Amino acid sequence: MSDDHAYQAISAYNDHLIQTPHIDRIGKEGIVFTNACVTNSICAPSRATILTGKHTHINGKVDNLMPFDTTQVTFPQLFQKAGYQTAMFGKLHFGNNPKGVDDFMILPGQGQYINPDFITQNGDTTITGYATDITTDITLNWLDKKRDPNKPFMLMYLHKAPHRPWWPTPEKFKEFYGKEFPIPETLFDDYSNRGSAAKTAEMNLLTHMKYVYDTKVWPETIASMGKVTPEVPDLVNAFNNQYNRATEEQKAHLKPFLDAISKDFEENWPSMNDREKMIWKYQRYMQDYLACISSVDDNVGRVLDYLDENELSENTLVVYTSDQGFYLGEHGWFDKRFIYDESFKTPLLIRWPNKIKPGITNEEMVQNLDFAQTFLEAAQIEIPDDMQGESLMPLLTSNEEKWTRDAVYYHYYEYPAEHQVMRHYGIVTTDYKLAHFYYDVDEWELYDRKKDPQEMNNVYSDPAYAEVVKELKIRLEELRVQYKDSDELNQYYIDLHESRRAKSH
Ligand code: SGN
Ligand code: CA
Repeated sequence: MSDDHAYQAISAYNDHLIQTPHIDRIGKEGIVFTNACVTNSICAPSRATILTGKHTHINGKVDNLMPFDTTQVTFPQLFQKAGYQTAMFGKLHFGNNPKGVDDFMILPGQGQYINPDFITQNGDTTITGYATDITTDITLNWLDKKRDPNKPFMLMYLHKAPHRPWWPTPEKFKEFYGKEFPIPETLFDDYSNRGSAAKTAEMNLLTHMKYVYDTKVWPETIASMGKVTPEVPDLVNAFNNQYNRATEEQKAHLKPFLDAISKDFEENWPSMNDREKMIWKYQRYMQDYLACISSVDDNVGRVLDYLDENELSENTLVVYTSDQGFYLGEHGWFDKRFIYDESFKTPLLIRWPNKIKPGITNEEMVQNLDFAQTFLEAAQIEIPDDMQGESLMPLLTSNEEKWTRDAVYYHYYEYPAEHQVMRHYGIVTTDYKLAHFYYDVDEWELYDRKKDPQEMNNVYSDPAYAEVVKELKIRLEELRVQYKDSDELNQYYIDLHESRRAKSH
């Protein structure tokens, strides 16, 4: 699993941005889900849903801000109990250590790209190198040196990349800096025909992406151009906190690219109009984001090679996914959180030779909510009754008639907070998406997914859709009952959020 990996940046889904041959291989030799989605598009909540098989309003991890409730039962605990050897390496983001794993090395919080710190069972340590490579080294070392060949294993290999602030290795900088990527059709979206939430969100490339922290212009360059581009000191510190982790030798490899970025910025930025600035920021963003993904793909290749070389491929179920999707300039955005497609959907490719026919594409609306039950069923471990997903096994083994889901439920909470995406819950069917934004607004949005796949027109108030709205509201209410969500729970999480904010201020 990686962090913030948009399906648009996997060539099995879209080959206009980057080639990811190793991730694609999982799908070619297995199944690619084209409509996999999350229940709450943000990091730790998605991980909590994956581990518990429950919606976040049930497992309690509705946002990134509070620690995970460790009394929740997670699927690794059940694997461990069933005799599996278990391990977790990389990003967890829970504010506490994983349960049910025999071995772990996790990044504290968001983790670092350069010479990252790790939390281990024997204390904290810092490892020299690049997070994506190191997470793989640790994983391969475990498979090679610690895996008990007499036991089955369950391993979670979790990249920090390609999460913000997108620091590539010097090699990938070299490959991606200066490349130009196709401009998304909705890059200049002005959010007309949408609700308040899209208009007030703070994730626009032109307005909210930071010059130093994100686009990696030297703080001194920005300072010397002060009146053109003010940048708050916190973000300069945040940039320095990343860059200054590098050793002098590492800096010498990175510096030429950072110098080139600043030179270009200094020379060209002042004469650009807003449209050109937007494109400049989009290209800078894509260069670093995709460079990080290229490293993830190389490393996925290393793991797949290891399985081949050690005759583990045949009988190992391999899954590639992300904690959610991400905007790559669609609607002018970066980040995630919304029920809109780019952040609602997530990559999902699964390989299991002899069980999954190679090369299948599946369009069903499967969710991260379903993963725990799928893995448990695959391993023939009993599934607890209170898990809320459905095992994907019928879809993996071509027994589609046993799959009956016609709608999924979504609920996002983290607001007010960074990026200011308003709280909302909703229902998504093949044809429509209906969402209710609440808390400081009371607004509904309806999208016709077939006629308006880019979700540019909220047709909630269009009389032609009155019947659709009526039916979807009934179905949404049924889902809220089925998944045990309610207005009372909304208020409970609002109160909790407010009391935490009051304490932290
Ligand atoms: C950090 C990022 C945000 C991002 C959240 C959540 N800001 O706070 O841009 O939305 O993580 O991401 S940063 O200035 O710290 O880079 S998540 O994947 O962990 O949910
Ligand atoms: Ca994430």
